[in-house]
Amino acid sequence: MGDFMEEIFNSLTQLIKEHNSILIMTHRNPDFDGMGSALGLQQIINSFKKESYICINNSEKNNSLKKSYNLIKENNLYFNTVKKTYVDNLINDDTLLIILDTHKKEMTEIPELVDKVKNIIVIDHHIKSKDHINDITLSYINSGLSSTVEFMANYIKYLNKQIDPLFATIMLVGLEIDTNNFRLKTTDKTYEAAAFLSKLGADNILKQELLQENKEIYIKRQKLIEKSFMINKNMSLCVLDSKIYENKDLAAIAEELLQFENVEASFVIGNISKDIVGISARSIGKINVEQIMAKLGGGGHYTEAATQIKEKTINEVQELLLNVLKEEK
Ligand SMILES: [Mn+2]
Repeated sequence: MGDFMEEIFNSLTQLIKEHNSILIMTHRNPDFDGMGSALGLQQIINSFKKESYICINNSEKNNSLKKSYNLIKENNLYFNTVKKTYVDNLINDDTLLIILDTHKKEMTEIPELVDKVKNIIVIDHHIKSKDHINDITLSYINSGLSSTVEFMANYIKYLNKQIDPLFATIMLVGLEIDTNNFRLKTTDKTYEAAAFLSKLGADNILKQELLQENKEIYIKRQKLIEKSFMINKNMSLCVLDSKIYENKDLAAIAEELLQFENVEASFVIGNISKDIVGISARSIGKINVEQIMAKLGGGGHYTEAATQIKEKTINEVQELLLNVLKEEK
């Protein structure tokens, strides 16, 4: 490990030890990477004999995460959360807010917290965008990381700490989801982090159970994937029907398209609200989809990006995308 990482880890430890009120927050609609790294971090903070709270806004919609929370309870383990309605009571001048897996205020679970708390740490693996949070005490944003879990696993390893195998399992699920099962953004360091989580006792069978999904949702997605087609030698496009979909549905299809022969980049276009059409883009790493989405007002990461376009039809957005792709050539 480089001296630079040591410095980051040491500063993080020092800041945690210096503050008496610690809040942890990830992005809205938390996923296994955001929550996995939050749970991992809370375990570390516990080991320093400090109290911390993971900020929660809405009740959990992600079934696999719900299942994980229940498993934590069933195993007589514990994680400390605070709801939006109560969090103000925990804020004082000394409060430390640690934001994980996003660096944009508007993306966070409770954006107002960013203005209310003086001491903020940001740890993220998305490409740094212009609208990042300012006035940060410590920031580590590295798009070379596969996931925020990768950072947290390395931090636990650096501190020579143990966490319960269940937390290690949840973290490993996050790492696998963010890399689409080691297909994307995966480096030697990613495998090392996964190996470390396995060593901590991450359970392979439980991990697969948590990654399992509802069969109906799977079949619905396959039906949509059937309609995808190649738009040139190495890109696949899937244009959804007129129904309204969630961003994550678009993303899941785009990710799945990458597993097909010759597909180096994939694009999925669909309605995400009454007047917004979304594009979700994925790449296996040769084509920079962030650059393509930026030309359509969006952003993201080299291998995963998205945009939202207002007051245009799906067909019009398809035209826009095809024009941008023509220019790219
Ligand atoms: Mn992530």
